[in-house]
Amino acid sequence: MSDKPKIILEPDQRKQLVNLQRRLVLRLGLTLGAVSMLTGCNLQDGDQVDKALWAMSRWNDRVQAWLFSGDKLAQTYSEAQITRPFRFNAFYPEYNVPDIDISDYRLEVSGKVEKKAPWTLDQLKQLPQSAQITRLICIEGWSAIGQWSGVPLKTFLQHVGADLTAKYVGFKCDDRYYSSLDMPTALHPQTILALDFDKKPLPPDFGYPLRLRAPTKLGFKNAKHIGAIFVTNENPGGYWEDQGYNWFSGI
Ligand SMILES: Nc1nc2c(c(=O)[nH]1)N[C@H]1C(S)=C(S)[C@@H](COP(=O)(O)O)O[C@H]1N2
Ligand SMILES: [Mo]
Repeated sequence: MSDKPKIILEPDQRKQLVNLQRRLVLRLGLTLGAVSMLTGCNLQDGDQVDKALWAMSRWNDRVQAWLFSGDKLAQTYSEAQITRPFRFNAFYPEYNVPDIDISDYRLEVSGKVEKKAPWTLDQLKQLPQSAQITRLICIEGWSAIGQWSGVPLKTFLQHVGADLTAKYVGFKCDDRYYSSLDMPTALHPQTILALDFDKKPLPPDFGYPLRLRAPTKLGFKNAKHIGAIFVTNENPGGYWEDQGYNWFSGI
């Protein structure tokens, strides 16, 4: 006999529940029965399920933030292990990748920072650079090993006089995508504003002219085509995060 409750869910609630449950089961060994007991909800009523799921996801963010160690490094790989060809993903098909004109490109900076002047790509190239060969893991169930280099986000935040005690760093992208990081992840040594992919300037598919590369986070937190960065105490959410993907999404 199964102790699992019968549930009637909308398709996207089911998707959220599957994602959330996968993470809870993986990390904490919880079953669906335990989720229903913890939330004290019978999981029959769609609105209740929705509320319970978001509450569990916010709680999961906090637990993950506690578990996250600012020093623990994501695994790195050798050049021979790089996945070729690398895999493209976005919320639109490849033929809709934005065509960004670099001559008028400026990275905007706002929020809790002292220096709000926009940055050209050349100015970013003048800052210290860091390279990595790491694995990008997509929530859809694939991963690929790639090489990126660029400015550590911590270095950039220090240069603009960011309030490093603020809670979040937000990213706005030139394809209307957006995402955000907790400050400890923003300051992590492997979190970089990547300018190069495979030792060449980022190709359009992979985030030209600037992308986030944070190997301690799932792929969807790795914003491509970044046009603006801001520091805030208000959680800025994200394109997928606001549709139910767990916000913290640490690896
Ligand atoms: N601007 C932007 N960034 C984005 C996305 C997007 O649609 N737009 N998709 C995300 C997702 S879901 C993944 S898995 C990775 C894919 O990066 P890749 O194309 O380099 O493999 O980019 C992330 N960053
Ligand atoms: Mo993804």
